[in-house]
Amino acid sequence: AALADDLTGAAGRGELVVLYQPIVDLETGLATGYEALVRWRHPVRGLVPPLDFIPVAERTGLIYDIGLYVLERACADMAGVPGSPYVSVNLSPRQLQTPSLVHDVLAVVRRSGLAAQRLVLEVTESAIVDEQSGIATLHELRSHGIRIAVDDFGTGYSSLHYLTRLPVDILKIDRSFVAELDGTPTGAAIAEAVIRLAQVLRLRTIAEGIETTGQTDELLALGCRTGQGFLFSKPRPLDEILLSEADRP
Ligand code: G
Ligand code: G
Ligand code: MN
Ligand code: NA
Repeated sequence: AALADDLTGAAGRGELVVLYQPIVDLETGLATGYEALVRWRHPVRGLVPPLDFIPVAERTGLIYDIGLYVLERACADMAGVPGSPYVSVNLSPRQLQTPSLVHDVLAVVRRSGLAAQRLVLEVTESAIVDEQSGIATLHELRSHGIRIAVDDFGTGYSSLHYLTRLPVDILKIDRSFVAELDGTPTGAAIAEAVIRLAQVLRLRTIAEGIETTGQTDELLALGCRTGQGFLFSKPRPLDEILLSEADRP
């Protein structure tokens, strides 16, 4: 069967799994929040990575319900976690363009018992910029206390002037720039420019794809205090993460 046919009802059959990657304070290494990342446990194909099925879900429109399912799991999972960490959930362009989004997101958040202030929604620059209604939607979500992060920042739309008017709270520095941090001066220059820009606009920055302590040190020196990456943890089931954090001295 085609992937798209199998994807219909995958959530209802319990085949979608939500993993979490810690977002840590780079000075202490302690988690302040978690990014929710979906996986599809297909009965025959095995574990299907999001890059193989999110584009299909986006094309067919299935992404709307899948996205709400991931949000529901993420909010319910995080509601009971001690220390009140936030959870960061990816939102696809198609979701942002659907008029019922705000209503449906708020209903899911209320049902879960998670405070709206503990939810971050990640959108890409192009998803915001391509569709005028996207901006209004983000304003409305923020008016309810939900924070907005720009995912993969620096890889998309490039008008910095435009950015200054976007209703966002956090810039996520794309991992391609972090990867160049302990290599070329150019890579460091881009990361530094994003961090300076965020400071001026009073936005938080989160560095993605941190794999070395050298990158961590460089980010701290540049003024970025928060990040995620394989150096700290790959995406894992929440119960596994909480057990290993409980083991910490
Ligand atoms: O977890 P991984 O690195 O394989 O994720 C690959 C891509 O899939 C990333 O760009 C990530 O943003 C996207 N992705 C993961 N989970 C979700 C989700 O729940 N919704 C959407 N829209 N994208 C997701
Ligand atoms: O586009 P988005 O930022 O949502 O994508 C997150 C993706 O990045 C996930 O697929 C996740 O598995 C992956 N990822 C997380 N940490 C690292 C890392 O340290 N290195 C690399 N190469 N990928 C990472
Ligand atoms: Mn993301
Ligand atoms: Na990203």
